[in-house]
Amino acid sequence: MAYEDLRAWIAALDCAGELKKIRAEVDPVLEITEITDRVSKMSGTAAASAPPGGRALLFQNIKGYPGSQVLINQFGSAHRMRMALEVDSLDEVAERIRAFMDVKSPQGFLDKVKMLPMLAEMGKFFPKSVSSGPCKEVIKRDNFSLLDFPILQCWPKDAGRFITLPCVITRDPNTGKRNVGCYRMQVYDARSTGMHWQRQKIGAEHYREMLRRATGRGTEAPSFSAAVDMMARTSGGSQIPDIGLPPGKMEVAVAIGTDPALTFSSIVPAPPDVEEYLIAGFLRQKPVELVKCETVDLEVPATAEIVLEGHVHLDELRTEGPFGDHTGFYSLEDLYPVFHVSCITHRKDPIYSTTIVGKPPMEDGWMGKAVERIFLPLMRLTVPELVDINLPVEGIFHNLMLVSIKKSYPGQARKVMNAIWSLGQAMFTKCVVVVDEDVNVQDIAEVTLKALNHIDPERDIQFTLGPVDSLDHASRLPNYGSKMGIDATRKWPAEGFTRPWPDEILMDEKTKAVVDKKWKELGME
Ligand SMILES: Cc1cc2nc3c(=O)[nH]c(=O)nc-3n(C[C@H](O)[C@H](O)[C@H](O)COP(=O)(O)O)c2cc1C
Ligand SMILES: [Mn+2]
Repeated sequence: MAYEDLRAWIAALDCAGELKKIRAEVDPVLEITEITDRVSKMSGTAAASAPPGGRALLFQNIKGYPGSQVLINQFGSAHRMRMALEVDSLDEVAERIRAFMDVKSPQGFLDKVKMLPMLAEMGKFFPKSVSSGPCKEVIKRDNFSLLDFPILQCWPKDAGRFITLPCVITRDPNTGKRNVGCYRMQVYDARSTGMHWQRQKIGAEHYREMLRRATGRGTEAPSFSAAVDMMARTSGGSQIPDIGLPPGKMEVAVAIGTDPALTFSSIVPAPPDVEEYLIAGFLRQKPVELVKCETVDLEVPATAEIVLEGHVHLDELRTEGPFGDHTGFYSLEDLYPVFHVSCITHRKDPIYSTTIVGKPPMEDGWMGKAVERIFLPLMRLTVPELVDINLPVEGIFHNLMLVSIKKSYPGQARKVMNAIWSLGQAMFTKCVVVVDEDVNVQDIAEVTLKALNHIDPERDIQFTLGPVDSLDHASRLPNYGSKMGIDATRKWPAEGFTRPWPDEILMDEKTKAVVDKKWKELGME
């Protein structure tokens, strides 16, 4: 049964012993981070009663915010991530996707009949409009303030408080399709925040499309990228150059504290044309119920704890950051659009749902691992030779991808690297290591042993240039830099390698069985 809302999810976590309620007073400035960071890094042994990643935390006594509650670390373990998606194994989700993609054209009546259940199931995924919902229990058109919510300052050098787990909803002005993306929001004052949609993300593309329309200059329209680029060239100061951003507004809604399938969907690197509301419906196998906003033409989840409605002004950019990021470093300040809140609606006694990012492993690492598992079958549509992938948490997802492939022709490892660099958000991958199918990429020790044994570095390392993650602080230019691919597959004569290839050392089965039998007698137990 799908979780109705954040509260049903909290109740389920509690019931499973996965929730710790904290009644001691805590400060939303830094203190909640320090507590959560320690809990995130607890291993099964460090806290015997708690699973790796500790438990989800519900802080019920927040300094300066009497009556408020903060939920954090809800996705922060493999087990809770599976609970959130209501599966015993993430491969189940991958399997459901595979089943959907496996549809062939029906050959006859019987085939058509067989397809009916699948078509009926699809009906369960589309979002449903409802006239009202709990997120409308309190409606504040004036007399509202973002400062009423226990929003965290995460790390000492952060520029301020940041909303870290919002579902930011925008509409594509051309297709009318909605996008839900998780982009952090720096709180500037009671009614405005930063809107940190990085330029390759869908919210940013909607913003640029609005700019194009407002100027009528098509693709030549100035964009915030152009403004940032110009600033980099001119001064490096905080003066925003006047490059003639057109006046105008873009409607934005933000839902905070939704059911876990929707929160997760907002971080999933979905193709631009697939609405995250539909993805959430697919994951929870029940439609997301949507209500209309009060002041903007957008729909939000009816059961959200808190909804912010407002506008991003097309001609305004403001310094955002620094912010302690999931790279383990602060992301530097940069120019981003500003979100002006015009109305807040919320449930009675709203629960504020948030997360922190920092040095891995942390909550977002488990979300990333779920994305890795779920996207593998989708990646295989374009890269059919993919056997498995691993994005180690220390590689913070965009820095390292380990890939095993079924190699069938010369140069295939390089083909796979290039495919990955052109596949949605996998384009950000700074280093791709490709190994043969007999290497288990989930075993980093095995990958290290075999990859480093197998390479002739000058021959097998390939560099390329392209877009890099906005958070990369080492690239030669912001958002643009190099990537590296390592072809660690066995080299073939057809690839110019004619030396003999040695066998891997493996004991024979007979001897192993003999020793198995003798093991006790040998006194090794
Ligand atoms: C906790 C967390 C915070 C994130 N913050 C940001 C952010 O500030 N800006 C951003 O562009 N992406 C951020 N992301 C990544 C996006 O949510 C992710 O790329 C998502 O696929 C974007 O959705 P979109 O493809 O619809 O734009 C964050 C992800 C997580 C898990
Ligand atoms: Mn999207």
